[in-house]
Amino acid sequence: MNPAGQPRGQETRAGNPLRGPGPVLFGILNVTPDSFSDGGDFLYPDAAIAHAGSLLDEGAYAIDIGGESTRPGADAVTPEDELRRVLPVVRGILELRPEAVVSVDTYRAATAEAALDAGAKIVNDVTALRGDPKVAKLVADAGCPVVLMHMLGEPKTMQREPRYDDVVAEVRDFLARRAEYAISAGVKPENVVVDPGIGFGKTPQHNLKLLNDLSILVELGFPVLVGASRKRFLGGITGVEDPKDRVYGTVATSVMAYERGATLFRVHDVRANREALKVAAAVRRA
Ligand code: HH2
Repeated sequence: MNPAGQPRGQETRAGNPLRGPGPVLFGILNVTPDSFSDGGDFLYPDAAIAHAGSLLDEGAYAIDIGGESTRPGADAVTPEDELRRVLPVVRGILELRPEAVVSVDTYRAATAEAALDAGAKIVNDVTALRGDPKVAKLVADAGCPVVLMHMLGEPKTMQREPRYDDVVAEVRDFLARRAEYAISAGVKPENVVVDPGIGFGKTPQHNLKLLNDLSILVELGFPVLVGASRKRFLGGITGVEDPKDRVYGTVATSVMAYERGATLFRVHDVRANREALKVAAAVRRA
């Protein structure tokens, strides 16, 4: 139960925008000292809560809050530290903006449960329910949407020579299997979201191939979320070193992914992506 006394997740079932035509934006809020692009910027709850307000004002549908960096080579944090970072921010955002949709970026049941109890409505699990066996039942019981992301290996080692015979087919098959697992654990099919995991155990070429062939993942029948925002492969193409300056490259990925059927976009720069996607949607409607 959430503080309003409703079963958790119940509120999002009717007219769920996650299942609409999109585009829907998740604004990224990393409450970490070491995230690759905004590490340390929002470590203190006041700064994090204020930034969430800006992301919502710029048109984010949801705020995706993470307390552990998953950048290549990152160390895992303790469950206690993750919870200490995330929970006050979930609470603070919802105190200030009770209508906000909060997504919690965690693979740990304890963090997900505490966030859901505090009013979060979505669980974003970069391990696709492999990291902590308790998360599947938790999201099934909560009746909330869950993002299942593809990752080869784990953040510490995932960028050491990732190899695939056919990256698109392997990611598609993995996501199909994880969706099947989630549903067998009691997650409603309409609450499953899939994500190719751009940058998670992938070379730049793998990322580009996944983006170009995204429609193959869309064919699975679940909403597709894309998280390419500010990632390193964009810098490899454009020569832009500072992740914070990779907004134009990010916008290109959002529009291309939208064209191929993705509807959900996890981004740092909400305004730029929202405006570009609004134009793309208008063109599509014409
Ligand atoms: N990427 C990151 C973190 N969480 N979740 C989903 N579903 N998809 C993604 O592509 C994804 C994600 C990594 O980006 P970021 O949060 O900006 O950095 P860090 O992991 O260093 O905090």
